Amino acid sequence: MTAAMRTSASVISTFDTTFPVTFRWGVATSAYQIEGAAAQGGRGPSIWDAFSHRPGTVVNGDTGDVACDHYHRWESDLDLIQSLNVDSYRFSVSWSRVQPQGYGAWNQTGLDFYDRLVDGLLARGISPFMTLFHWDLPQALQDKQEGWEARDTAYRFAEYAERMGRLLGDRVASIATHNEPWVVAVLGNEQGIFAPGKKDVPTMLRVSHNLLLGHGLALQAMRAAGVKAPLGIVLNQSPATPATESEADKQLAEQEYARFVRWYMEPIFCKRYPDKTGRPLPDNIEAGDMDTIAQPLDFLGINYYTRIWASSSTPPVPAPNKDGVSDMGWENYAQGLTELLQGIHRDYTLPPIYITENGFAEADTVAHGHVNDPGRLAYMQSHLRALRAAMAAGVDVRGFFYWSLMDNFEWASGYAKRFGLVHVDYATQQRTLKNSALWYREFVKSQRA
Ligand code: IFM
Repeated sequence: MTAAMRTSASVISTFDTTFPVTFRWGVATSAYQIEGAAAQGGRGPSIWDAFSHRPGTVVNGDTGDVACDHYHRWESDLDLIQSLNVDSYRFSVSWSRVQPQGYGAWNQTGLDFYDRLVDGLLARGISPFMTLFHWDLPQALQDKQEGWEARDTAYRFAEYAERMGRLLGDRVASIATHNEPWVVAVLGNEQGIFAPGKKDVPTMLRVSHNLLLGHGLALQAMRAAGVKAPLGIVLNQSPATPATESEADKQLAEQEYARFVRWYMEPIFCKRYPDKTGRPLPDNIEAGDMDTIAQPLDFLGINYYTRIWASSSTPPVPAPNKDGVSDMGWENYAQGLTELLQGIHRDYTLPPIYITENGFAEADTVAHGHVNDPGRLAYMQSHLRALRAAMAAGVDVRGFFYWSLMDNFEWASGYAKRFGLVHVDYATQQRTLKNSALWYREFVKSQRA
């Protein structure tokens, strides 16, 4: 027995939280963050290719040109996933790999790639959970019509969804339209720190509406095409805690929660935008849009990392950070997952939930073939306990996906931040299971015993 195996074996014995035997256990990735082969196999450029190649946008000038080279290594990567004992894998499709311009001609080589990927997963007994849009909009749509600012992009997205649904809808375990539309709208179009790099509130509002419209149109198109897979969306969510008892902090927390969580939940589940956001409505809402957006969901994906800490003072009252922070500087606050899930369960009538992302960045290094990542292990265990508590309180959660399978291109942070269960040496593309992966592998197995 190696030292690493001993670590995982001893840790498992002290972690006694159990989940239903039908609970799905998985790992997650996204196309631009792992695939590489940016200009191969007929792939067209996406807004993240253009953005990351612009000087000053990404730490160290990193790009997704090569990333984890998953496009070429997908078979051994699927073996790696299988070795973790998980039963589910969440991946995303690069729209510009299957339709280089985002409209018009399809790229058969790209379609074949995902066709083989899905078959490869099924052959290994792993259920594919597919996401259609994880931020990598075809650059041609940005050039032609300013991307998501144009209503037409929502219709192009629905066409793409229908095509992927027809191709893979009878083999995948689920299809999510968007991953984290808040990020696209706010980080990409208000703060300008993600692609396409705009800084304008009315643009952000228009983009968020067109993303939601595209989601609704995509669900309609896939259902009209008879797609069998359960259909849903993935939203990043956090509860908001006022820093003090002051009215100002309480109001700020309410506003932050309305902008972050309710802005997406209310159109989808209540056919309206929320109040108390301190924002005007988007100026591009047309008659019937809210009905289109509020299509019934078969599942809801929730990505949870940390809470929102709302302090209105200058300088702000700092978050307590009593359980530490990740390498991203994000507070470890496991209880927030319970609070969040109980809150949305109370406020909306929800379909089954999957935790589609939850993970921890740590500055991992390989020493003698091992990666000791105690911070990640503690984060995972505390969040699984918090998840179990929400389930015990009545929230219907059906699965958990760790973010991420392996270290990858962490957007504006480039390769400097490592979220993986598996360490990637980008110079050699060598994959090394971290101690957290060894633990997760045993933990998942123990849940089925
Ligand atoms: O890496 C990202 C992922 O693409 C979307 N959710 C958050 C992760 C960590 O920042």
